Amino acid sequence: MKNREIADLFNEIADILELRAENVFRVNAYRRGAQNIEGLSRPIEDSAAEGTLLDLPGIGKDLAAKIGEYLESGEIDYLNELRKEMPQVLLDMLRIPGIGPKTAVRLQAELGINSLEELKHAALEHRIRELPKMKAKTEENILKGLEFLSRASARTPIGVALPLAERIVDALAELPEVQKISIAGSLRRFRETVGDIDILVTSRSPEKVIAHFTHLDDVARILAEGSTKGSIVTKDKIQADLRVVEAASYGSALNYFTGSKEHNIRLREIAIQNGMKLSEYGVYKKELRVAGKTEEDVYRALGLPYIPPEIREDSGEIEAARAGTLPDLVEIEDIRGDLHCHSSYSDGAATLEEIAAAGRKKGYSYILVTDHSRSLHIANGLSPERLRKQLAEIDSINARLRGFKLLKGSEVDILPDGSLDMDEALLARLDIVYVAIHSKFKMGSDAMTKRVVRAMENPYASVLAHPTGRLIGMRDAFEIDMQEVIRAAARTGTAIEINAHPARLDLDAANCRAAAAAGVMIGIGTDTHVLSELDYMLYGIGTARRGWLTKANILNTRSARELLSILRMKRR
Ligand code: DGT
Ligand code: CA
Ligand code: CA
Repeated sequence: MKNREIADLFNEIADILELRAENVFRVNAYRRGAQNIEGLSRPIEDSAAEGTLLDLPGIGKDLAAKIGEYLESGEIDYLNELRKEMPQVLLDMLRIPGIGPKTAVRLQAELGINSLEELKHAALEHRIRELPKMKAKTEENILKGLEFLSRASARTPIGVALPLAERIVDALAELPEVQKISIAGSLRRFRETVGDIDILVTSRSPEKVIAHFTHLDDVARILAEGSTKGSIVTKDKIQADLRVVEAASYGSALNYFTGSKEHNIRLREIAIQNGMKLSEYGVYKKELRVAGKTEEDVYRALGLPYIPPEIREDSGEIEAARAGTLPDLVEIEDIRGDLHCHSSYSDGAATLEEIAAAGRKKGYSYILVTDHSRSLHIANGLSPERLRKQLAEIDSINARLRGFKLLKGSEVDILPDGSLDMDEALLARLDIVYVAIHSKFKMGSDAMTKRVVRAMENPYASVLAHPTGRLIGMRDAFEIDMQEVIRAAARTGTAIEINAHPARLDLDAANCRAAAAAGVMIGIGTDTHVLSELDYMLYGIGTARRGWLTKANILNTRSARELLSILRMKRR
């Protein structure tokens, strides 16, 4: 499937057009095309073969022709021409958070910078602040951004690693030699970024399985190929390790290779205290293996209940297991609806009808429609008139449906002074009001915290969306005092979102735990812009589980009626 490749190329075209200061509509056409292609659930090759490219959201004649050209020749001529005229350093600079096209072009032209290395030196030698209209702050931001890039590239976001790992697992699972197979490591623990992908298999023919693994389509380089372990680097530069064990050790090996290392160390201590030995091969009393086949057996032999992978971080789970107070973690089956979804009224691809159909198909009882408010022009925010029109359309759709409804919401901008970008009369007509920061990210922790707290004090603000604004591997969280925000949420009866988009996962797991401890309700929403993104719920659940959350902590494990009655308490 070539969706990701084509999306990357369209994004590159948009980058270059932006560097050349070309028409923003053209730039956005490529960006939107890229976003929509990446969200497709089926290979774009299929649409091309059927001749239905033009039916895809955001794909016009021009983009369709380029997709066809790429599928036929493996290249896009237009992009080749653009690349010829564009120095590589400008493209590199655009990847630095906080550097826009204008600054990149100036740095290259006025300081003759030809690589990121030279850029770093220029910033360290304070040559940038000498230029007209550049400040010391710009230099600091550039250094921070460079540091961020080098940190970010070392680990892979879960949203990239998990689909890749599942593809590898599916390919291996087809082999008759493979008995059991599981993802292990930090990916099984659902960490938001992973150092590498770990996979565990049981088989009587390890060599065959390993040879198959090292020759998968995705493989760019083989790092190791032995009789129990294979190790490769994929074309996306992600490392994957495969280990093959015998069935009698599967549980203990899965436990060992899932980690975390800190959790494993605690388990080994417990084994020793009980006169046993724990290794990846099993739990042993003297020479006798007393457990190893399943993880449940291993924990039982140590006198513990099963501990779910997401909380194996030695952050209290061992103590809770011993005391019998492990949380009963929320599961994806507990979820009854999605709380964050954009329609084609703002910057989403699907119509309200299509959203309702997709929600029913997923077995949900409701989806909350949360299009942007009027001030967010780049996302086609809704004017009051258009919102009223949308609410009427939702009523007429709901009138025709049984057992499912669209809930009326909005993702209302929190303006710089903390007021909301919508009048009270209109807020009062919504079922649920999301509030969110989309502008002026750099006001400093005190001002940002006050701004967000003031927004939560508004009686109509039901849920605070993606509270830190981070984009994993791309943009750090803005400065904000999350402890204060959580206290204010508890005091005002405002819920907080786990934005399940894998690039956000915001709240993160640590803040989830703090919020739940303070009695704050959590809503999980996928921030869907293309319908296939409704499946991002799984990342939200993983984050909630890492944050020790139970069904009771989560808003959208409730029926629509219960949900609204919880959130409406605040308005009274
Ligand atoms: P990552 O890949 O950096 O995101 O994190 P992990 O946890 O996947 O670490 P990785 O891939 O190095 O190793 C996988 C698991 O193997 C790890 O979670 C625990 C186990 N492991 C690896 N090295 C050691 C070790 O030296 N001691 C113990 N007890 N366990 C280890
Ligand atoms: Ca790993
Ligand atoms: Ca590894």
